[in-house]
Amino acid sequence: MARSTAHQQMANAIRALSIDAIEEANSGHPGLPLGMADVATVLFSEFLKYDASDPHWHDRDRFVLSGGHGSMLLYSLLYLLGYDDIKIEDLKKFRQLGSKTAGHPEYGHLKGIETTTGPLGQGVANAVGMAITEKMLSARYGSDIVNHMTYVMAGDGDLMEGISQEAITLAGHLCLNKLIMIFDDNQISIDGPISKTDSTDQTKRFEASGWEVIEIDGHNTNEIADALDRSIKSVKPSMIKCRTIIGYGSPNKQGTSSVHGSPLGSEEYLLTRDKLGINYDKFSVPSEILEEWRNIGLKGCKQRRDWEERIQKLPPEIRDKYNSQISGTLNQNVYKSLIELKHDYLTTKSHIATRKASEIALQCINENTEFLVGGSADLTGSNNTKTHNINEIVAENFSGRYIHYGIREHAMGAIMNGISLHKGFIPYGGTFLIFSDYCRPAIRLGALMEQHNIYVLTHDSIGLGEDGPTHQPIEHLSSLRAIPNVYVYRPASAVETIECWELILKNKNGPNLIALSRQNLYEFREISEQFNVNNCEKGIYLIKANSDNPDYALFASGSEVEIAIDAYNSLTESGIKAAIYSVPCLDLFNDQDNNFKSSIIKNAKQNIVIEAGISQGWEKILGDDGLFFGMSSFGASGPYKELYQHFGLTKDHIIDIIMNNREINE
Ligand SMILES: Cc1ncc(C[n+]2csc(CCOP(=O)(O)OP(=O)(O)O)c2C)c(N)n1
Repeated sequence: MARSTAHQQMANAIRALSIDAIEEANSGHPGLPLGMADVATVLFSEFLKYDASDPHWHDRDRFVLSGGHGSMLLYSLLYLLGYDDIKIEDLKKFRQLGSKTAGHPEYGHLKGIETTTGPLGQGVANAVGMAITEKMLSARYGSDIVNHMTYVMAGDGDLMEGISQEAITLAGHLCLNKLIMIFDDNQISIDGPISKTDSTDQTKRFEASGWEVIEIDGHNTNEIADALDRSIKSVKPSMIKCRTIIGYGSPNKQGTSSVHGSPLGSEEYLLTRDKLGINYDKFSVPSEILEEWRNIGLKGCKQRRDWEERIQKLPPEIRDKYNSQISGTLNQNVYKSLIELKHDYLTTKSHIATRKASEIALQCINENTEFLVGGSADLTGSNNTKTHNINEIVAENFSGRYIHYGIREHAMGAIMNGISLHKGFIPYGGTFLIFSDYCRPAIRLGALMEQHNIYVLTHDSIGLGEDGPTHQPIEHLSSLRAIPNVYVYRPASAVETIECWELILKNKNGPNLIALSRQNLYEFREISEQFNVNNCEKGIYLIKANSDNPDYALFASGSEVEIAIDAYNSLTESGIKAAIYSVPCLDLFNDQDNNFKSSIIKNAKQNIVIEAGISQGWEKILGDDGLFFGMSSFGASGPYKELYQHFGLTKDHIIDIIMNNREINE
């Protein structure tokens, strides 16, 4: 069965370290590392292109462990291969607070972790994003510079999750032949045999989606190597269905769900080591085996150096462009042109939807940089995401930079994560704000990994009108703001939209979401303003005030700003002291220092917030006696102006309530 004794020893070193760490932590998942050690050994020792001494080499093959619960497989490999940021001490601290070897692999903890995995299925779509990016970069710089494979190891759980279907079908459609999925077909998940829950013929499923499928015994090294060899040459994405035994080597637990996610236990741990012939101490791989692994880790060194030479030989302007593209550095023209555009819109006093203004901003951005890749989940014409200066990518040609994701919001989010993790493009993708629910897990992971992704979320309130409550976001602004590292922008006019886009391009430490109106909005910004100052920078700014000590401060975002302005004007006409603030990004406001925040929050006797969503998140501004005008129920189907009336989001209603309260308090 074994290719060679050496292979067995190398694979067993992975197994040994994995169960050592899991026993030490008394927590973790031994099933996957024990079962997949053979495949991983062949892949990493004979096929994967990487250099452990330079883990970020950009043309390395990408390896995604989608079943993040099997993290010890990856940690053992990285240690054995000699990645310099992982030591044996790190394996001893597996799953401990502050350790690099977290329960599931976390991007940024160790150099060899390509993406954070754990929520099943995400890694599959991340890998699709990486494979797309490789093709797009290769189409631009040639295969001498960009030419690598993307491997994703996935289990039954990954393939059962819906996101995998979205990702697999898109990968097949785009013919991502440099994407290889290694399916750990062990027929076991937590609740027991897969036969309890699924009877899909995975081979037919993948073939129907345009993949090549190769079925092998995942413990037979020759079959593994042959399959990898064939997959690399395939003209389609490949799925290698590896029949494996979960928990391979554990005499009493292998092949059962009991080995999936619990330590073996002291007795079974010893029996397993014994059965596998591991006769060395815990955490001490014999030097000859370690040396063999370390040599493998450096095998790619020459390839990497050759690649660096090829980079050096590029014409300087191409080399510079490549480096800027990989680091995501946008040229200053992008920002200059946005300021000019803003100037135009200050002078024209437009009356357009912010989704239209966003298209205009994107048009300008895409004209001045080639580093963004756009897309939409089948709502291109509504999200206004495809500007006329960019072309779509298709299976035969990846020189474009627009992705028709199809109706696949979840995969779109995770593919965008894969694109930004790969580096080379800043992805933006569109859908309706309501359908952010369909990609929320990917948004959250992008936030955890601090990835520069942009979500263009149009139809941002009951203002979308007739499509009704199924399409009207209510709790979405608040719930998205609640995710750490996520910035939700909701501009109120064309000029604010342009300003928000500038901030979005500069805020590289997490997903940026821009919520945009379907309905037209008036431009309220004045030409007298210094047009090179970005008023949205702190997330909030004063539009106007008739007093330094107002009785009322009105705060609004997006389409409700014009209602708030009308209310402010009414108060002013009645001789009541008032101020009005626009809040294009509550998250940015929350980031400001306390002095700044207090100076705004505590300025008026009473604060009034107007936003066509729920009140959650506005508590600091509202304080104990603030007034909130928004939504506390689902919306309804009808013309949008009638809906605003119906839900009390009108100047008249707001003024009535303020005046009634005023009378009571006087
Ligand atoms: C989205 C999501 N749902 C549930 C889980 C919890 N979970 C972790 S592993 C697992 C079973 C996975 O089975 P499989 O992929 O066959 O892994 P194996 O048993 O082979 O290790 C589940 C349900 C998760 N991590 N992510």
